[in-house]
Amino acid sequence: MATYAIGDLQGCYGPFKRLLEQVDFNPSQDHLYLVGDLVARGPDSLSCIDLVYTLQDSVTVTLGNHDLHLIATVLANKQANPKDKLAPLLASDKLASYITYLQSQPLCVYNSQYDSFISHAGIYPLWSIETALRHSDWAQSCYQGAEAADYLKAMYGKQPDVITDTQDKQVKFNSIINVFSRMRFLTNELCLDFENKTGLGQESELQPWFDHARFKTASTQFIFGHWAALEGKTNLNKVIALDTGCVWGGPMTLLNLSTNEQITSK
Ligand SMILES: [Mn+2]
Repeated sequence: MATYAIGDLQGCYGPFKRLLEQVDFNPSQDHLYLVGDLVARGPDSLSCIDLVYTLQDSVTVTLGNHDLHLIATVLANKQANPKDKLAPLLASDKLASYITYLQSQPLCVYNSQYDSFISHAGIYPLWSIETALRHSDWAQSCYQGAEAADYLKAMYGKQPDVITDTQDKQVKFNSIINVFSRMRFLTNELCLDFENKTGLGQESELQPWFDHARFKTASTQFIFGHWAALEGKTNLNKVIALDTGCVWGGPMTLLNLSTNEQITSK
């Protein structure tokens, strides 16, 4: 019995399938965390989501921005991005089942056996694990509930402040969605920056979210994807970046949580 996490699939079905074969993934015994962005720019989003759907009893997805955009495209009539190769998926007769499945997935999870927190973009430095899980549960009740289309339609505001203690449910929803699915750099005031997607070491007043002192002494391991420009490097032992840019010509990366070993797709 093994527990794995794989970085962003982004429609790269071949490498995903090969990684599962490389570790001899056994759905009746093993568990797989997917850190989000199953779909979008790569060649075969439909096959990716179809395989995940087939394996769903052995898989947990933490939704990424592209997964949420797909849900919004279908439920709230948002425009699909023309750069995303989603036409075959949007035409699938199983689309409604895929969307219902994605809506049933969280924004973050905590695995106590491996003391590991997993989400697509990361965790806001000021949120405890418990706070993060509570916010994820609340936001999921929004994108899974009767008002999902309304919440999703208005989730695109670039709201840099992270505000959760408000009566405005849309502002709270957007803050939580932004942290878990879009965050990269933060300002000195711990506001989100939506423009800079570069890697580390740039001359900038911005810091990556994991630059906060908390992560230098953390015992919990933080696993995330979303940020291909990091090329899998955070310079921190307990902060693990799994998006190694498969869709941009890099490998796809799998972490074995049981052994801490990382494997890249052949
Ligand atoms: Mn992403």
